[in-house]
Amino acid sequence: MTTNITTDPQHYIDTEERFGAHNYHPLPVVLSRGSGVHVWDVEGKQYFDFLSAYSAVNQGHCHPHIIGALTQQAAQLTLTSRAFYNDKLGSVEEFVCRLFNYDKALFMNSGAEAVETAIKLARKWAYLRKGVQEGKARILTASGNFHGRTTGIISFSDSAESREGFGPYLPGFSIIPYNDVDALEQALKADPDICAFLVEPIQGEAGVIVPDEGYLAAVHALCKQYNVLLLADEIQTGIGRTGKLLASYYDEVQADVLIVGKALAGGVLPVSAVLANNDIMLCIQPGEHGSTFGGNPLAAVVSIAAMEVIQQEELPANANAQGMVFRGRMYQLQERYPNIITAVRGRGLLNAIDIATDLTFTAWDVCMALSRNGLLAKPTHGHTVRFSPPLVITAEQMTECCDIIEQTISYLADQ
Ligand code: IF1
Repeated sequence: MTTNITTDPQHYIDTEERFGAHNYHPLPVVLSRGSGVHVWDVEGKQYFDFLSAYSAVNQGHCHPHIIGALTQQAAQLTLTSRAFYNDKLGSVEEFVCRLFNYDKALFMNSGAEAVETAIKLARKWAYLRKGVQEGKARILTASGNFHGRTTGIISFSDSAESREGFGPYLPGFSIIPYNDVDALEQALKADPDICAFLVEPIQGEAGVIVPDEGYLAAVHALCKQYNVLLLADEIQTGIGRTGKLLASYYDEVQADVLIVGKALAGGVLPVSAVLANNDIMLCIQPGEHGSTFGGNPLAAVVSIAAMEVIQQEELPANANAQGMVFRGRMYQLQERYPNIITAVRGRGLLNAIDIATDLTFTAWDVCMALSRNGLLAKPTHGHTVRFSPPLVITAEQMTECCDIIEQTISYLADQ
């Protein structure tokens, strides 16, 4: 373990303030070690991680099986570019194709890169297979969406914070209300140039918005009826987070294009992938898309190990079980403090509570108080606190964490 020059957290905060871009406003916690559901700050204080790096660390921090695979491959071969074959990419492509039941996979790095890849794939398919006039393909997205931060992706965001000041915007997108099947049908009826609907099965950044039962199934049926591709962004909801391997499985939906990332590599490396069947995926021909690091042998090995952990430790089932315990405890807390907790939402271990906006404290204050009590969570959209611990959390740890949340809310209620 590397030793730090100081245990004073302010040193690290000041250094980032001076030399780092100011594109985040982190909680004033300086972390230096992680293992399982725990992280430790530079002063040695232990926390339960209830963010999991926005669902990238589903397997728990520094999982030995994943780190073992990383260190072994790192000493052997890390990057070849796709100018040549390597002996690991085919293995992970086969692994995910068999796991998620698709013909082919295209590996990228960040989630946004995978979303951009899915957009390019849908447009290619529109021109080559659907007969849309070149340059006229349109893609529908949902209000409240979050799919990444590239200039293309923020072009269809309806969040001022994500898009203001970054124009001009990429054309060819329309926004319809989330969780509104009629709105989708109206849009599809009105515009034959629509080639795809890009949607999160549960909206993460919007505040863990769980759509009505059967929404995704109805969406998929309409997409089929109008010869439009369903692009499921499971970058945050996938890999066991919502209590099933994919959130799409709650509606028994197999999207035309599946987008995964984050926990695909267990929070160890940035790895994302787009999966589709041959009639769609083969619309991209050699030389038409790629990236330097996409599909590198190190990412391949780490991803296989990360997905093996998901399967061998039955993490979707644990997420389902512990998620029910968590929401049960939050509903009880809401009954005790209805003037503080105004809503409880979620599936599996992707959950959130809304904090009333007429109090002397905010969701940020709740997260600051939680961090003092040894639990890290992050507010979103001002009044929502998102809770997403690693899926390896045990029943005892879940009980201890719910106790911490309860004690924290009780303390704030008495202020
Ligand atoms: C930040 C949010 C979460 C995602 C979905 C694609 C991406 C993300 C559903 C892009 C990424 C991250 C980005 C990170 C914080 C976090 C986030 F708050 F920004 F919106 F999780 F909700 N699709 N989400 O959630 O993946 O390119 O980041 O690998 O930008 O602050 P990425």
